[in-house]
Amino acid sequence: MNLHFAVPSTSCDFQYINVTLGGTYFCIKYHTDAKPFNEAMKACESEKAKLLVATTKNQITDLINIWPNLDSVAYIGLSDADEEGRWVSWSGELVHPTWGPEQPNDLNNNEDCGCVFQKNEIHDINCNELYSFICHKNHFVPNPI
Ligand SMILES: [Ca+2]
Ligand SMILES: [Ca+2]
Repeated sequence: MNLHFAVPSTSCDFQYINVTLGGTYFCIKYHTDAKPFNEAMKACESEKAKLLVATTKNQITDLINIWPNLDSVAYIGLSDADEEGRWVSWSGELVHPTWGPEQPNDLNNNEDCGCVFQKNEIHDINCNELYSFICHKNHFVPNPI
């Protein structure tokens, strides 16, 4: 297990772990209870978190080092549901993920959600399918004494 802990002055909320993905600090939690994309979003929000927005190969590589047993599909916070081909994060910010080969392919005109696919690529996938997912929240910085 290759855990990347952040500087000691920061910590994460309960059940969230402090990691670096592609050189940036994240507090993340892996949910193995599979849900459709919208329900996954709600589950993160119920923990005052959001789906993880990962867009680079380095981030995905670091993620798999942390969780080698990640499911073959895990939702992350990317979507082109509002406008086909225009990929945005949950905050509406335009993103340019490092897609896996021939992705995004919008298979059957019905793949509008982003995922980590087979532990090494970013794919678009059907938002109604039930998959595990990864939540993200900001670091909790303790109040100065
Ligand atoms: Ca699509
Ligand atoms: Ca696809």
